[in-house]
Amino acid sequence: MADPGTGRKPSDYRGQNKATWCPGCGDYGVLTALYRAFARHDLDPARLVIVSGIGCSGRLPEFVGSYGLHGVHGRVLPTAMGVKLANPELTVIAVGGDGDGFAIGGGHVPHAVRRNVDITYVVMDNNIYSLTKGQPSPTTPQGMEAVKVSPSLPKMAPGGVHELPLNPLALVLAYGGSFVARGFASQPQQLSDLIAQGIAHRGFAFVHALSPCVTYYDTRELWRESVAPLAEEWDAGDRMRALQLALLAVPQPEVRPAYDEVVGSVHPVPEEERSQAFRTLLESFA
Ligand SMILES: Cc1ncc(C[n+]2csc(CCOP(=O)(O)OP(=O)(O)O)c2C)c(N)n1
Ligand code: SF4
Ligand SMILES: [Mg+2]
Repeated sequence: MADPGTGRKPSDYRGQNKATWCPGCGDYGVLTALYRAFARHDLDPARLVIVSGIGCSGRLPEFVGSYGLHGVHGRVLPTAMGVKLANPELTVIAVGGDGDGFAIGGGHVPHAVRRNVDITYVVMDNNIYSLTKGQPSPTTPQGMEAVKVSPSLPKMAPGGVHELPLNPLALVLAYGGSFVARGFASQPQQLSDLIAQGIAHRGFAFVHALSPCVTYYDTRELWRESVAPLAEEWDAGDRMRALQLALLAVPQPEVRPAYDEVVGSVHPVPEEERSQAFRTLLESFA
């Protein structure tokens, strides 16, 4: 890791805009961790670019005194890779949420991993779509009903989430990720160590940051109780062991019922009605 040159401090990376997330939001911890990692590498803010998608997490570049690009929902990875390939002298950090990265942007993840462009991707995972007020995301636990936004609105997933949650760590490990780590926003020192290592890594570095949303799905206590450091003697080169651990973190039932067995046939359409709808559609092209 580079020795401090000009001796920049974490506070030197603050932007002009004050962060406006809800008090207690995990994203503050991720921002603090990033400031510390930048200072650790004494990065020149004029050669630092933060690229984000859309979401509460996507607002992060506004709060850093560097170059930033608050881009399109789900397109953080192609944009960040493009910035880096166009000017390899830049340090490029991609940030975004679990929805941004693993729903609309999910198709980009395997290709970013296998391409191994030298960027660091920090996913701020709160297990929910927060900016749009609490719909389930691909990492929302199964069964979760998602929040009731206000007394006058229904729950976002009144029947509960039927799908199994995605497992970001296992996915990136399985795709061949060359640097894969997980940290917790409430432990910004450890998270900043991981981000700093990701920046130092030559290639695509994936940092999964557990970052609770205190407003729509407060996982602070759950994660505080369940996060644990890796064993001292952990071998960072042992992909199979890492994959095993990642898979254990999102348990899968032995037998999985098919979707229709869980949900039931919600909208059975009688045969005659289906044929008629098809004929009407075809005739509209005549
Ligand atoms: C193309 C497009 N589709 C949908 C949206 C609406 N939208 C904005 S943010 C968001 C999800 C945000 O969730 P996440 O990525 O987890 O970020 P968070 O707010 O939780 O940090 C959605 C669906 C959009 N802005 N653009
Ligand atoms: S809604 Fe949730 S994710 Fe968004 S700023 Fe508030 S606490 Fe953070
Ligand atoms: Mg989210």
